[in-house]
Amino acid sequence: MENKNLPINRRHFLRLSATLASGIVLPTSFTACSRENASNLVNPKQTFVQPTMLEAKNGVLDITLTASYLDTQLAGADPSKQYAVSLRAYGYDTKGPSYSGPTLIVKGGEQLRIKLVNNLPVNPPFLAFRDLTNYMKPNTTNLHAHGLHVDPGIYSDHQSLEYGDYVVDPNTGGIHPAGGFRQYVYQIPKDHPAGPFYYHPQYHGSSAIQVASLMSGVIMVRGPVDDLPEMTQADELIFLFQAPYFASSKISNNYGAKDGSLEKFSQIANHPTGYGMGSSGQGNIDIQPVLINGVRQPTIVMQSGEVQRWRFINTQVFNYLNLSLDGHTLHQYTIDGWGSSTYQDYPDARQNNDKGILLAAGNRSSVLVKAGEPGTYLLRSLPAKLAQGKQVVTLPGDVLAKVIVVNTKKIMAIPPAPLPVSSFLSPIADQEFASAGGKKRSIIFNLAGNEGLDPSRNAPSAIDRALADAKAITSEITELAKKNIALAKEELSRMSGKPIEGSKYYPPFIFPTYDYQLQPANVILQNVILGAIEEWTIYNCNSISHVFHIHVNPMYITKVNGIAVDPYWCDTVALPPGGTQEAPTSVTFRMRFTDFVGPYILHSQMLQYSDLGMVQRVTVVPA
Ligand SMILES: [Cu+2]
Repeated sequence: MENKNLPINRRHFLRLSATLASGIVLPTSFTACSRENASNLVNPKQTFVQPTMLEAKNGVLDITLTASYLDTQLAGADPSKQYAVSLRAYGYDTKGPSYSGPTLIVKGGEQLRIKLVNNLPVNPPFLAFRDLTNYMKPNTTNLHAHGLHVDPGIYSDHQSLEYGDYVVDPNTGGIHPAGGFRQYVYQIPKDHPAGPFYYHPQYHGSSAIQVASLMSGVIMVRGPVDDLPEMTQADELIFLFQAPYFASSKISNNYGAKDGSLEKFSQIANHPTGYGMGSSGQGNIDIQPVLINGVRQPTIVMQSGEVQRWRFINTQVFNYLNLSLDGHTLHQYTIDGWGSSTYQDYPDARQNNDKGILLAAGNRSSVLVKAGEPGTYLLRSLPAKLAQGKQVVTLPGDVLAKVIVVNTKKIMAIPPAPLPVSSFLSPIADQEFASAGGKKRSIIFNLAGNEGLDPSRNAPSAIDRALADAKAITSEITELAKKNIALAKEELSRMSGKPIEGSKYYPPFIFPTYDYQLQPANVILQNVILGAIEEWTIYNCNSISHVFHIHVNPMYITKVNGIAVDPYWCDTVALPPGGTQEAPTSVTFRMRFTDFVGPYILHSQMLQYSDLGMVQRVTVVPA
């Protein structure tokens, strides 16, 4: 079936967000899902599965994680249809690869040791590989502990190197395929907040292709909140939401990738909504529904009155989820891995303007749910706005899981607020910010050549504003920062196609019709002094709701579009959609750079964008 609404050239979505307005085909079976009669269900069977949980012993959790191909079957949009796939995945210790890596459980003060062995085959020869990009080594990898507040450095134990949350590998670096390995060590601070985090590859240029395979797993940090009796009694279910991409012979253009494989950047780049379910003939991968721990629409069986704690991790590389459970309230107590003392309640969002728990790529959430009357209820992702303004994209709704509540009565309670929260998460009030110097900086998320730039426009743009901010910062700090602004100007001039005084002019970059050119990860640098407390504003110049993520230190969100909000902590944040160069949307937050020096990154968690260059290096330097 040909979708007539598709714009002329779907391949170029990273350049033309007009493509983001492309029509989305929703299989009719999805819209037909409704509550079933529980009396029809005799002895319902739980089909929800979750990754093995490995817990630290004597203060240490020490595992070997292996990366290799997994040959298996995955469901399509229709859970009864299975497709043979060959995708990159994690195994551990003596266990072969699976749908996700194991769940690694640690407490504050403990040490997590992961020896990552890369058993993927050698990278394809450069010329034979159609994505002619310097930074594209699909089988070179590394490891990132998403959200964890840990040291990003490299240490030596005098025999060999050990790595913290180090991801700034050069193009010649990373963990080489066919047997390369690296020892990662994450020393969890004593006061580390309790919540869900996750590990995934972050080798620049390859992160999207690897994470859009099956390479991710959970790191669960436990703390006092987990010791509450009501919590220990509640079963813990871990939901790794995955949407693996893979080629299918049913479509006209696989970009040369074999059936069931993901080998070309074009496969993930030319898939604007990431929601290619159902229809073939779109010049696209067509089977890419959301799975939970490798299973499409699993069944969860609960007893009436039972309380469970659910951990949601959106490991998708592009799409949002908008979570809601029919007829039930989700009581949220962590945003990402960062706890709060009170619950944010999300009742059935179909009755509340579709306001479910919105998880951008990389976002997590912990909720408690208390099963109500016997019956069948659907865990849904309700429609979510991915882009608005010049381009409009609404992700369609989907059914993610089925919850069957049976009649056995169980009396369980939700722990009363206030819940215990680490002092690490104390608010960054105006006074603390001011006493640390009150330094501000701005960062722009913009797709180059994306929205028909008008070189004659003279309204002050986000770029001018950011440049002004950058100048103010430069005057304060070092020679290095001065060099950075020259780089920043070049970058801005390249992205705007507009010459900027004192910088080299780059004409607007012409994307080749097939391949993508990736930009190095260190074109723009942000240098921060250890101990600083800063306020950053991230501008979004595009229609699409970009996803901002920063490593190592979490953000204390204070404003959205310049307007104060109820502040909260997170490490991954959706930038409001509907931005333009003249009137960008924005998110403002404060950060403490108290604990660690070293280089790490900020980037788009829409990992295709990150691989193409929507990434900057942050370096915390000693005072
Ligand atoms: Cu991260």
